[in-house]
Amino acid sequence: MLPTFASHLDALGQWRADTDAKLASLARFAREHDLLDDASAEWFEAMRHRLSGEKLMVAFVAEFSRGKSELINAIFFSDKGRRMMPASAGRTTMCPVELGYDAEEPVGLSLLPIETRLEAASLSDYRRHAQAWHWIALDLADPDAMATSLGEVVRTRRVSTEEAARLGFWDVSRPEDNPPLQADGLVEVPVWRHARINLPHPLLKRGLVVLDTPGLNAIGTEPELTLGLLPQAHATVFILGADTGVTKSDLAIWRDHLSGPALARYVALNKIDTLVDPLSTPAEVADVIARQCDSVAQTLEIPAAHVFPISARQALAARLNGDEAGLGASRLGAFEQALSDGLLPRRRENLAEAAVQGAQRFQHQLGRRFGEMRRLYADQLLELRGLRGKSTGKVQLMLQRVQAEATEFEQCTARLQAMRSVHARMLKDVLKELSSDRLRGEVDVLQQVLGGSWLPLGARKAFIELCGRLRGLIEQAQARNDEVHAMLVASFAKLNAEFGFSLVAEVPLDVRKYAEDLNLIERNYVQYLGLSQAFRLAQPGFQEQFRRMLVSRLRVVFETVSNDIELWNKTASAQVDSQLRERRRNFKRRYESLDRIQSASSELDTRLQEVQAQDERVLQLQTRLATLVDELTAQARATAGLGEPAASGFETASGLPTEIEHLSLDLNSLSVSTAPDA
Ligand SMILES: Nc1nc2c(ncn2[C@@H]2O[C@H](COP(=O)(O)OP(=O)(O)OP(=O)(O)O)[C@@H](O)[C@H]2O)c(=O)[nH]1
Ligand SMILES: [Mg+2]
Repeated sequence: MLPTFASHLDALGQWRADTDAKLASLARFAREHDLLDDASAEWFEAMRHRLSGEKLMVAFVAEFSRGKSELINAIFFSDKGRRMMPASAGRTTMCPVELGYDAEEPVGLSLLPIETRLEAASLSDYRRHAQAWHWIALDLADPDAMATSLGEVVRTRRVSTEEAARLGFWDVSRPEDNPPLQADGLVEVPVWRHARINLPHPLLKRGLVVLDTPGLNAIGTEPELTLGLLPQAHATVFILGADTGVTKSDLAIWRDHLSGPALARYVALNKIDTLVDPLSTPAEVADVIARQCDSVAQTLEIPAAHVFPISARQALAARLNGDEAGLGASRLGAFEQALSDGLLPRRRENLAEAAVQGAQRFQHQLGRRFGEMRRLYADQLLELRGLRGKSTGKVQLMLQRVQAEATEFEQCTARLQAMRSVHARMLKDVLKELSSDRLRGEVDVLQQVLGGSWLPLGARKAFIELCGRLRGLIEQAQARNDEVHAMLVASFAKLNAEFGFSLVAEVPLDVRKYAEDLNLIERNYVQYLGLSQAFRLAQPGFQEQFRRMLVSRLRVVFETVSNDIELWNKTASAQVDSQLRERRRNFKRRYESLDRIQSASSELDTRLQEVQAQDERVLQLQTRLATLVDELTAQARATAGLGEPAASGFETASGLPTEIEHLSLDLNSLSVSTAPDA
C-alpha cells in the first residue's frame, strides 16, 4: 500500500535527480570547452545545490491533542510497523519536533535543553553549536527502541512557579494560560526546547522536513516557532478534532498563526471515526461529516472543499495492518492527494523554471560569444582569400596592418580599465547599503526607539517604520543598479563603435520584487506583535531572541538581493573579458597565419582550411549546446508522475510567485546547521 504523498514526493525526488544530471552535463560540456565564466559557474553550482538540497517543509499546527503527531505517523511512518511519534492519550508533544535528513550528520535525535531559553541566543544560533544539544543515537533496525527514544519529546520536569516564570511558562497576569499547579506547588515544564530527528527515511532523504508542534496557544510557545519556523514552512496543516469542532482556542490559533496570506494552508478535520454511530447508516454518518466540514469552513471563512475530513488513527492502524477498507474509511487518501497536488507540482515548477531560465540565459550568453567568434573567423577567411595569388610583399604589408590594428586595439585596455573602476565603485555603492552591518544598525535603531519597553502598540509602530526604511534600502539599491545599467549601456555603445566590440548590456536587473519578501516578514511580525502573546516581549531574554531572529530573517532577504546584484554585474563584466580575450586571440591567429604564409605560400590553403575548421567547430559547439539545453528543458518540464499544479484548490502563495522560492533559501539554511548568525 503505497502512501500517496510519499510516492509523489518520491517522483519529485527522481525528477530532481534527473534534472540535476542534465544540468551537470551542460556544466561539464561548458567546462570542457572552456566556455564557463565565473558568474555562470556560480549559477550552475547554486542551481544544482538547490536541486539536490532544497528542503520542503510541512508544519503541523493545532491545539493540544487534535492528532498532529498521529497524522504524522500515518502519513510518514506507517512503514515502521508501529507508532513512532508519541501520540496516545496523555502523551503531549512538549517541544517543536523537526524531522529531516542531513547526510552529513549521524542518525539520531538532538535535543536542546529548555534552560537555553535563559540565554539570549536564538534557536538558529544553537543550530550551529552541536555541543549545546543532547544527542541520542537512533537504531534504525530496532523500531521499538527508536520509539522509546522519540518518547523524549514528551518529557517534562517539575519546577517551582518562579523557575517556570523564568523559563517563560508562567505568568501571574495570565493565569488562564498557566499550566496546572500541582498539590506540591510545582508545575510541569518541558525538558527540551527543540528536537531534531535526523533520519534517513526515504521521504526525508528527498528533502522533506516535517515540523510537529506542541499545542500553539500555550503560554510557553517559542516566538521562534511562530516567527521563524512557521512562516518559512511551505505548507501548514491545521488540524481540528471532529469530536470537539472549532473551539475558541482553535480559532485563536487559526487567527494568530495561520491567517497570513503567504502559507499554503490545509485544514484537516481529524477523528471522524468518533462520529461513527452504530444507530446510523453509513450515508447518515457521511452526511454528518459533510455538515461538520461545512460548518468548519464557515467558521474559518474558507471554501468547504478546503476542509478534509480524516481519521489519522484509523489510517495508521489500517496501514500497519494492510487494511485497504480501513484506509478508505479513514479518507486519508484524498487529503494526501490534495497535499501532493497542491505542493509538489508547484515545487517542481519553481525549480524547473529557475533551471530552464538560467540555462537559456547561459545559452543566450554563449550564443553571443559564438556569434562574435564566427564574425572574427569570417573576417579572417576574407582576409586570407584576398591573399590568393598575391606577392610576398603584399603579405608583408598585411602583416604590418594586423600589427597596427592590434596596437590600436590595445588602446581599448585603458578605456576598459577606466570603465571597470567606475563599475567597481558604483557596484560598491549599490552593495554598501545592503550589508549585514547596515541591517543590524537599522534593527538597533528599532531597539533604541523602544528603549526596552516593548509595549505592543509602540513596538508595532516602530517595527512598521523599520520595514519601511528597509524597503527604502532595496528601492535605493534598485535605483543605483539602474544607474550601473545606464553606465554600461553608454560605455558598451562607445566601445562597440570605437573598437569593434559587440557588447550588449544585460536586461536591467529587478530587485524590487524582494520587497515582497520584506512585506511577508512584516506581516508575520506585525501579526505577532499584535497578539495577546506579545506580552512576552516584555521579558528581557525574549527581546534579545526576537532581535536576533529578526536580523537573521531579514539578512536572508538582503543577502539574496546582494547576490542577485553581484551575479548580474559579474555577468556583465564577464562578457567584456571574454570578448577582449577573443579579440586578442584573433589578432594573434591572424598574425601567425600571415607569418607562415609569408615563409611558404603553400601554407595559404592549409590556413584557410584551419580557420574553416575552427568555424565549423564553433557551429558544432553551438548545436551541442542547443541539444543539451533542449534536453534539460524537456526533462525539467516533464511532468510524468508528478501532476500539474493544482488549478486553484488552495490558498497558496500564488499571488507571490517567487515567494516560495526565496523562502526555501532560508529553509535550506535552517535545516542544515548553517543558519545565519544574528
Ligand atoms: N479517535 C481518534 N483518536 C485520535 C485520532 N488521531 C489521534 N487521536 C488520538 O488523540 C490523542 C492525541 O493525538 P496526538 O497525535 O498526540 O495529538 P497532538 O495534536 O499531537 O497533541 P499534542 O502533542 O498534545 O499537541 C491521542 O490519544 C490519539 O490517539 C483519530 O483519528 N481518531
Ligand atoms: Mg503531538
